[in-house]
Amino acid sequence: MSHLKRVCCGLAPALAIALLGAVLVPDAALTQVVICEVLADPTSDWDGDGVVNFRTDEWVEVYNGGAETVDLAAYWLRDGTGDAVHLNLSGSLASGEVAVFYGSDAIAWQELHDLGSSGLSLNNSGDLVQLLQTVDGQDELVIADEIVYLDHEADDDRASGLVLASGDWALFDGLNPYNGELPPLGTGCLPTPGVVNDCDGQVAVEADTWSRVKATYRD
Ligand SMILES: [Ca+2]
Ligand SMILES: [Ca+2]
Ligand SMILES: [Ca+2]
Repeated sequence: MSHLKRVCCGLAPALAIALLGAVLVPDAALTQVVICEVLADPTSDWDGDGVVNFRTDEWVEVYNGGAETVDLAAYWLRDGTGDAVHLNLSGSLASGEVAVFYGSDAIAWQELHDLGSSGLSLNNSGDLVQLLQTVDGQDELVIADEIVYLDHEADDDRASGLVLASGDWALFDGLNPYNGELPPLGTGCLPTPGVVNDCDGQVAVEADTWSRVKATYRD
């Protein structure tokens, strides 16, 4: 693959100098960190600050599928609207582990760099989410991973994510069941921010199952 995309807009001058340039689609060796779960339309206090907010409680989770611990400072998130990056990730991520980043993390980073306060900007009607990566010796950002989620995946407190056992993208609709027929179908699985995804299958949630999920959630 060789198509190029530009990262050009919305960056502070110092960042723009560092990041301007073509975005190259990576080879497989660069793709060890992937987007593994996204919640675009929060109606709960996911970031735990005591407030439910449509912007700060959005989240994106990433997974390190490689063998080595990774410095997440080399990774960036953006959505499909415009070219601005929304967050430079931070921390280290061990093999097989996940890390979750909230809209509030993105806003804190943006305000620190005078980049506004848009947060992760995950559209509730569907969106593209890209994980970009800086590469030593290049002033270019590489697309490490990208996912597209649909309108029905971005309804109240529904997440969708990668089921590691199958490699499939699944809907985690345990808090807000989806009974439609668009893939990914409902599973009844709960969103798992900061926890490795564990959802057995893409089966439509049954009414009695949903009752048990609600009862569990309320305990
Ligand atoms: Ca949203
Ligand atoms: Ca919150
Ligand atoms: Ca998860």
